[in-house]
Order: sequence, then C-alpha cells, then structure tokens
Amino acid sequence: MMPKTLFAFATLPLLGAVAQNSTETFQENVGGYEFIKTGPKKLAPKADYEWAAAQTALKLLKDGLKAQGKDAILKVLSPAIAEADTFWKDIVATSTGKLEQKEGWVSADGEGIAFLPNVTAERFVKWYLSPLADVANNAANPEHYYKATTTSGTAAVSEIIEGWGGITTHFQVPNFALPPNRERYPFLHEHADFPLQAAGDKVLMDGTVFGVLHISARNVKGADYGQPIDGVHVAASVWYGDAAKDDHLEDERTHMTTEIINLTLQAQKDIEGGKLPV
Ligand SMILES: *[C@@H]1O[C@H](CO)[C@@H](O)[C@H](O)[C@H]1NC(C)=O
Ligand SMILES: *[C@@H]1O[C@H](CO)[C@@H](O)[C@H](O)[C@H]1NC(C)=O
Ligand SMILES: CC(=O)N[C@H]1CO[C@H](CO)[C@@H](O)[C@@H]1O
Repeated sequence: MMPKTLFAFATLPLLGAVAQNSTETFQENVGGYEFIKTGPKKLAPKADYEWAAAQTALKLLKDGLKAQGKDAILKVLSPAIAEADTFWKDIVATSTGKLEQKEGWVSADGEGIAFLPNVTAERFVKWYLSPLADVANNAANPEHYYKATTTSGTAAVSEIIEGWGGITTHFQVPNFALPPNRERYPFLHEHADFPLQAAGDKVLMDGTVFGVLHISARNVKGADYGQPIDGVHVAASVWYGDAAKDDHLEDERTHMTTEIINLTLQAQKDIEGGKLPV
C-alpha cells in the first residue's frame, strides 16, 4: 500500500499546476460513464490522446520486430497465427464456395477515393508493385506485421503476416496478377468501369486457399465530387467461403478503408519526394 504522506507529496504539486494553468474542462463519456478532465492545453477526447500514444508505441515495437526479422515476428505471434489457421480451416471446411464456382462466396468490400496531387490510378499500381509498398506496409494498418513481395512485370508473390478483427494470419498471395483470372474467380465483382484490376489467392502456409483478394483502381474527375483536383478510386474486395461471419467481414471493411487512405497517402509522399520515378 502507498504511504499516505508519499501520496500527498505526489499529488499536491500536480493539483497546484492544474489550478494555475487550466480552467477549461472537457467532459466525455467513456464506457457508458461520464468523466470531466482538465490539465492539457489541447483538450480532446481520450481516444485522440491514446491514438497518438498508440502510434508511437506500435511504431517502436513493430520497427524493433521488423529489424529482428521474420523469425522473431513469427516467434512472438505464433500462438495467434496457430489460432488463425484453425479459424480459417474451419471456415473453408464448412463453406460451400469453391474456386471456379460462382456461388458460395461472401465478400468484404472497402472503397476509397483519394484526392492527391501526384497520384493517379496508373501511378498507384506502379507504386503498389514497387518495393516501396512493402516498406510502407507496417504503417498502413495497426494490424500489419510483415510483408515481403517479389514482382515480375504485373504479377506479384507476397508473404504476409497481418490481422483484421484480431485474427492474425500468416499467408501468401502467390498469384496476384493483372487482370484477374475470372475463370478461377467467377464470383468477383465486374467493376466494368475500373480499367486496372488484379486478383490472387490468399493461401495459408500449408497450402489451404482461404480467400481471394481483388483490387481495382480508376481515375475520377474531381468536379464529380466537388473537389478542385482529380482523384483515384480504389476498390478492394476480399472473398471468403460463405461460412465467414459478417462481423468479421466488417472488421476487414474498416481495415481496407484505413489501408487505402494510408497507402495512397504514402504513394503521394513517395512520388512527391522522388522515390518513385514517374
Ligand atoms: C502555467 O504554469 C507555469 C508554471 O507552473 C507557468 O510558467 C505558465 O506561465 C502557466 N501558464 C499559463 C497559461 O498560465
Ligand atoms: C506533384 O504535384 C504538384 C502540384 O500539382 C506539381 O507541382 C508537381 O510537379 C507534381 N510532381 C510530380 C512528380 O508529379
Ligand atoms: C497506424 C499508422 O501507422 N498510420 C499511418 C498511416 O499512414 C500515414 C502515412 O504514411 C502515417 O503517417 C500513419 O502513421
């Protein structure tokens, strides 16, 4: 137990500072209860402060893990990855969807339109297939841990460790290619007005195909959205067998929209900074 005197010493100067500096208070509801706080010069919801601190902590931890290499990441995340393997195998086993068959699949769809001065659909694809995309990957989403891609032309092979909704999966996309193989994936959205489209299997490390990734991009006119500059429209879909729960698909929808914003933003920085020759 903390001695009473020490407790008094620890709190008194703090109370003094509050009285002297801050008269403004901020009220918020957290977890169904009301709280009134004071002190910070910039009063904001708790989640804003937490987000900034979490960004710092995540970057420190993930950069540290990345520097140690894939084996260290796997060591730390292996219990979660083992859980994810079981989770996906169960969905594959209880779903009616099969490759080369239209029925039995469900999709998580997430789209974003980005208005960035230097990013077009063509440039975004070029960036996405460049080593810069792997470098940016961990910062694209809090639940990203590892991505290593080798590309040849417009085809890419990736090994990825990432989660959505707390399911942390170690998988490969061995055949991400432009344009999508619609005989293998007859269930994909047409997206007829998107000239740039690629798709590929999502495969667990033991070879189990548990999903299909489909990404499309097109240029849009700023005027159509009341924007002074033209934009790039990115549509992402991930398809799973029909045993996948919509709650989990919802986590993937939020995951993808965050990723679209963070990745197009990074593409802008890399083009503006001359890292991606255009
Ligand atoms: C807040 O307190 C510190 C020292 O306690 C003082 O230097 C500073 O001027 C104060 N600021 C305001 C805005 O009153
Ligand atoms: C990026 O956009 C700005 C503003 O339109 C322009 O001045 C600059 O030349 C562009 N840079 C590249 C590499 O496209
Ligand atoms: C969570 C996270 O790392 N967010 C990042 C999104 O992308 C921008 C641009 O690269 C970063 O500044 C954020 O930190």
